[in-house]
Amino acid sequence: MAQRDAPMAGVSGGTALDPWRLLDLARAAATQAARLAVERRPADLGVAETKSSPTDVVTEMDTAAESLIRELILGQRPDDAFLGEEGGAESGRSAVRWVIDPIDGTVNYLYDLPHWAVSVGVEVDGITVAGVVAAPRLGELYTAVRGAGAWCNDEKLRVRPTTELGSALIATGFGYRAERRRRQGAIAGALLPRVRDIRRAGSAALDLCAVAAGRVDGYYERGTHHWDRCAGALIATEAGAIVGGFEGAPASEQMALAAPPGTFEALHEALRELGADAVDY
Ligand code: LIP
Repeated sequence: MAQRDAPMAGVSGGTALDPWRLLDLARAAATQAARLAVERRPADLGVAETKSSPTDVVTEMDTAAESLIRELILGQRPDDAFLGEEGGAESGRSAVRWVIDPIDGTVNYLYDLPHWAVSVGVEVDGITVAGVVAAPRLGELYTAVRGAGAWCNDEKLRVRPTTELGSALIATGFGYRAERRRRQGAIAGALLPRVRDIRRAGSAALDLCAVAAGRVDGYYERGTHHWDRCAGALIATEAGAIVGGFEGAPASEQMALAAPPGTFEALHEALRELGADAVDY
């Protein structure tokens, strides 16, 4: 389990903002929501509603898991703010904001595929200081504290060494709008002969954790939301990855790229050459 090192420099304000205590609460909330999503998943689980497109689905368990996470956190920290995929933004009076994706990889969850996770990131004054990605069907609990490292269960995480692009295993994802998928498919198709292979697992949070765990050499995706990335980006960064967008920008909906130093630059360059930085898709 995550080792308690000295509280992180720069985040003051006594124990209430201690990143390790915030991590403990994030971990408790994420693991309880993960258990709920496994144990209470109806055998005939269906689509409760759709969002940005007919394939952008929400199940009753996405909303149930998010409500449980908010309830558990508010029970201990009533002044904090929230940003959640299903419940949206809720302001608070403290410096802390919880960034929640109750089920990242909802389509996998709907199809009863095991590759989905509960993602909870914790921000203090806008900086992510702790993150948890709980993948119960994989038996994996990823955690990180800014400046202190990242773990999967008890194992400290380290990214793979720099890899030349032709030997790099790259993860990516596709959006919910058909036109965006057409462009993303074309870019992935053009990238394929330039890399070892591509993996499409269906969860940005777990793709970022795969970079952290050295299970892929890099990840890139257009269209992810802050709640998809928040915890996973800290976990990847604390394991030694560079996480960002194009041209030194932070990771955003426009582009989220994560890879070890050296591999990051090579992937960035290849994607730019393939027009992945275009804004019209
Ligand atoms: C998913 C992302 C994934 C992306 C999917 C979807 P959701 O988030 O984690 O990377 O490719 O299209 O956006 O909707 O399962 O929370």
